Amino acid sequence: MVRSAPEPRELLDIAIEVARDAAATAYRMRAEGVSVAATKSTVTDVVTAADRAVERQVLDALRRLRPGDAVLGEEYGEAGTGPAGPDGVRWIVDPIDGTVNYLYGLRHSAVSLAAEVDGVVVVGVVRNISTGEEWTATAGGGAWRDGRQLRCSTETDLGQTLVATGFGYDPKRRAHQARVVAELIPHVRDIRRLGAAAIDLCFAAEGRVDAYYEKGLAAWDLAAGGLVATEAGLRVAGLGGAAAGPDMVVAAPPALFGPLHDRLADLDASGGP
Ligand code: LIP
Repeated sequence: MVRSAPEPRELLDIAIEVARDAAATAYRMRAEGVSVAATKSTVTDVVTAADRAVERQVLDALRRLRPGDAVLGEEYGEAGTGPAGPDGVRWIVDPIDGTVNYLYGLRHSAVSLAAEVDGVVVVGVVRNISTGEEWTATAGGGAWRDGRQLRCSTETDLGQTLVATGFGYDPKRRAHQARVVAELIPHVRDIRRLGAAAIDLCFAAEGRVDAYYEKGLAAWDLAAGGLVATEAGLRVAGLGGAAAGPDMVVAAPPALFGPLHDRLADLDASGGP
């Protein structure tokens, strides 16, 4: 029996519905007061009750709307769904990207939801929990925010480039990342540390920053925002010809990718702890 993958539009409609409901729950729980439920890789890598409740809600919704699909989430991993569903679909969810921002009440955290078909991300939705800004993309269908098609920055001069980046939860890694920033900052316009990779990638997609890079992203930090960035014209990759992944994600307009890549490679940005 020849199985047919669902249309990206069908998956996008589901992703938007599920992400909006999830963001509404996260918003309500923030208003009711939120605290640290546990810590993960280090004492600063926190998880709140909202991270867990929102991911549970997303899992239940996807089970109801797309029974049989696989789901990979930050808090519950593969949640017993296995690698991919009968028609090759796997959802990748970060219930609250920018959890520390969420904890402190900073308006830069998002629900990030992507759908893969046969290992390729074909749909992405990133919804800011506080502002309601919503970025969407389908593979080959462009990147959009609130009905407007997005195009990335046209900057070509690294010295005029506003670069967003981030730091991990491990103090040794942060020290290495800070050294890289200290060496890079004289060669760019400025640095922004906003605290949520999914939104950082979407900001780069619409030129609110010119470029973004970070070491240490997990699939759920990258999947949806990475597609939005790619569909807006950014090159999204690692260093030395590698794909974007935990070692490094660089997202930059084609003209800037080379100069930024080479600086980061010289600074061993994907190295260290
Ligand atoms: C966060 C990323 C951010 C990174 C943080 C953290 P979380 O994800 O979005 O870019 O700098 O260290 O990994 O933990 O909020 O889902």
